[in-house]
Amino acid sequence: MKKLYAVLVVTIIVLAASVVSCLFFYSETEIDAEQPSLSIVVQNAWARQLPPVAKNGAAYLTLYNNGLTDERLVSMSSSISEMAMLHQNLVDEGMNSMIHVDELLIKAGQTVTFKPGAYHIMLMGLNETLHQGQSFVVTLNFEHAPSIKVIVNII
Ligand SMILES: [Cu+2]
Repeated sequence: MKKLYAVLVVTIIVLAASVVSCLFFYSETEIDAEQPSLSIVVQNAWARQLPPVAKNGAAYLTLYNNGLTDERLVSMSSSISEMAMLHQNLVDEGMNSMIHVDELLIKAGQTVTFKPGAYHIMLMGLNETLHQGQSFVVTLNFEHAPSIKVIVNII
């Protein structure tokens, strides 16, 4: 009887251990599934050349979410200007205006193209003149994905 009891205890321990390891493995897999998307792809970043008197500029680019999870662009910065922020152009009753957008959702598999008259990176208070043929760097910060330094070509 004692022997049977011992076998039972060992069986329970083995079972418990396998359940725990399963749970551990499962939770590891869960964490993997929630790993930040490392697959935001930035293409075709450009800005228009501007005369030296220009106080503000704009940068355009294409964002592609190549990951399996949605991602959000939450902020941006550049040494070319005092401030860099996401703007969207809106046409309301024929009036063209720009609004500040806090964050931009880029769904898994989605491409968002920034262009004149649509989303753009507003460069407020330019520190340098935007000369054709030169470039500058804008850093994009995301909710999960690591920040991306983008080279913006001035055309
Ligand atoms: Cu703007």
